[in-house]
Amino acid sequence: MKILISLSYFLLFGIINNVSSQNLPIDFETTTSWSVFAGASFSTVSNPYFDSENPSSKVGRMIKGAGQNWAGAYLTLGSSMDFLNNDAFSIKVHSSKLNTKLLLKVENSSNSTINYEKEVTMTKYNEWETLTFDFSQIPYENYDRIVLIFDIGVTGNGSSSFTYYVDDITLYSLNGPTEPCDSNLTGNVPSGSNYVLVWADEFTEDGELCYENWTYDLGTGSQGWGNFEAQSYTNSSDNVRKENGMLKITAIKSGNSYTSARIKTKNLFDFTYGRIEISAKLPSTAGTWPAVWLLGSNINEVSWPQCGEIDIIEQFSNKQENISTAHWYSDGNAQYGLSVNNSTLTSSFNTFRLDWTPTSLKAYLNDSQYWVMSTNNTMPFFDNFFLIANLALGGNKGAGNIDPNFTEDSLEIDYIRVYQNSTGTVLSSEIISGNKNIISYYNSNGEWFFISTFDEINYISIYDISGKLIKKSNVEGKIAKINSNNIQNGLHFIQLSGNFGIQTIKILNKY
Ligand SMILES: [Ca+2]
Ligand SMILES: [Ca+2]
Repeated sequence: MKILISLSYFLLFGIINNVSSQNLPIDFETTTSWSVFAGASFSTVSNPYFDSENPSSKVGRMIKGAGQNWAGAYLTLGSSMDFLNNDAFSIKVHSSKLNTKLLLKVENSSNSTINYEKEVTMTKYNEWETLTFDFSQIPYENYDRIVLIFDIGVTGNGSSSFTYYVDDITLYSLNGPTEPCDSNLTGNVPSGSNYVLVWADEFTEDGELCYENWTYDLGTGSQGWGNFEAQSYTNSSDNVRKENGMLKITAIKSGNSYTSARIKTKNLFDFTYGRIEISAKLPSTAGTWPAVWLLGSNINEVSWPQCGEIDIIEQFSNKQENISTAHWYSDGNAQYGLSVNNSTLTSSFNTFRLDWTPTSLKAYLNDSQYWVMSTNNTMPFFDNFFLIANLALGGNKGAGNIDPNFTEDSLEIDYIRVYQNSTGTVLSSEIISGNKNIISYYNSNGEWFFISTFDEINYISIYDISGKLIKKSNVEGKIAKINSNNIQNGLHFIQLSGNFGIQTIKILNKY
């Protein structure tokens, strides 16, 4: 499943950008296409300062124009950069100025608010120097553009003293190749059901978390992650590690501040529908706010609460109570949740479970149901979500005051398992209602077209072979299109609805 997801990302990026040659490392020996802003010019030139540090023949040259503070250049790559296996950039730089600074920024070319940057100051001038940029703390997102800004805020005069050279832009791993994660699919399949285990982390080997499963949210977020929370998140082993077969997320007081951790599967494992099972022991100290929850994968595009949220474990000031809540958008935040009481939540491991289907959300503690809500297509719960586990402190949502004697406390998780239904209900490929001749369809160059010969199509819904709704979109026109790359290979059911009724068409997708 993970492999298929990353493969489709790769294909998607490859096709959208339609540029295959511009990938790291950039050595300027072949042509690359840079764009400039705020009065910079950028070109590929013969290396004017050939030396032992850079004996190559071609390099990039950036000239910062007269009166310019922010001049820079950017290059959009043919695919997103691999920050799972790499954590540092090296760039060769030449400047005739003392203490030249280079700001290296990476961003998502279709959403520049997704970005991360580091600035490094040169220690040499009038010779080539190899600079190293530490990107080990970069949040895991898709970044496919690099931006270079020299001496940000320093006014350029367009003369030779504001001409900079760059070469060999390389993304690499500071500590060498990372060990692949062990297989984690060791959970038991629930008996007497059609569920199959599709993803799990049993947290078996002591040490760092598996990088193929988890990435980190770091720092304090905006306004304490939106809730005036007290902690700052880190990925230090003090705050997050595997120990004795358990994930331990530990909040620690140091001086007057607190550190903790928040981990997520964003861009690594996303899923729609299934059974999520978590064995966990919650912290007992007043002010702790543990949570294991799901967040809509499209949060960057539609923001919260439009993306949807489903809380499976959440505990506020009552340490004998767990609350499961769903959040969605309906004139602002709409939410519905219910609690369950158990006196052992902070002293033993209990099993927390969510059963998520196309029509309902149900929560269970030790297999006893305490919360159910019906869902419908005005809510976001038919799309991909990712997992988050965190331990917050304080805040304004009900965790209460932090115990003044607090030193540290942990959220411990024995396992997280995700099951999905292997059979489901297969939709009919026959016309459900309406006239058979209303929709014509064909595939052209990797794109499916569904054309109404009558009136407008209101919605198009894509179901997979198991009957799982993969996507529902507004159409409001006579033509609906689906890119073959956006769905997996194999049989799919396409449902189109409008004034003509509902038509379901079976397609065999192949890209
Ligand atoms: Ca070169
Ligand atoms: Ca375990």
